[in-house]
Amino acid sequence: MTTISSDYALTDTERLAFERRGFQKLRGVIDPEELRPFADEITDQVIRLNTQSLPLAERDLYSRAFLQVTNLWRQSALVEKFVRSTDLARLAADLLGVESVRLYHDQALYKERGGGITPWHADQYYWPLSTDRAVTIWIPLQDTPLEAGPLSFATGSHRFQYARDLPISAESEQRIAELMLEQQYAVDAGPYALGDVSYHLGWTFHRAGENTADFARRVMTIIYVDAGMVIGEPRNDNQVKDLAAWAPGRKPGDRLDTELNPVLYP
Ligand SMILES: O=C(O)CCC(=O)C(=O)O
Repeated sequence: MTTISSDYALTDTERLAFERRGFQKLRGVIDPEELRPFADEITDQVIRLNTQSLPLAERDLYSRAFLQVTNLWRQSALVEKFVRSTDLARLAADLLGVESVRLYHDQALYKERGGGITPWHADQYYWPLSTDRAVTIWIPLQDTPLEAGPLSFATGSHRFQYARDLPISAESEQRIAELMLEQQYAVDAGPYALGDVSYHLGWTFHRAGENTADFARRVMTIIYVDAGMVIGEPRNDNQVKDLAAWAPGRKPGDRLDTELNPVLYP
């Protein structure tokens, strides 16, 4: 088994739109047939490694949003092949406008049937990085109609400097929703077909709705950073934890280049 390959080539319009909007949905990047065996393996690993056993009704807001399993590439040779896809990393580098990207970490985010909202947030609140050249690819592993809770984005919100100190919470959901409305950031919400992906910057505000569909919304994500990324001073306890988890042994001012952060492109 090889990895995911894609000859998707970005247009200048898409590159510019990404810089202006802070995210880009790309249609038909992955061949659904190629994706299937990886999707099955990712699901098997999520079932094997999941530690959440409480029923949805007994969980807090964050835990109702999804089952979250991280750095699956360290658990399965097949998932490692998937995460190391040069073509998916090439698109990340191209959108970021950098020559080379490395892995920050991966995570599977499975919104169960009846799963709750993913509150408004910006990922970079959690990341001790010295620049904004960090991007997540969101890869649905099935068709994802609106009722299954696809990811939606506040267009241009990566330039909005406020509310960046809010972890995923009821407060972030309410406060960021109010701010996006007040500041007139248009929300881009739409379905994804199998094979579509999106890339969003670390500072782009995003959320997902509940899953009212009759199936689990299975999603794999890979987070890429500029290969030259230097670790920033942690700004909160979550960043301290992130640093220890994704770049163990490193400190602010060091390059983010542990064995957990291989160069993925070129
Ligand atoms: O899949 C979700 O519901 C949330 C995803 C997300 O926040 C992310 O990939 O940054």
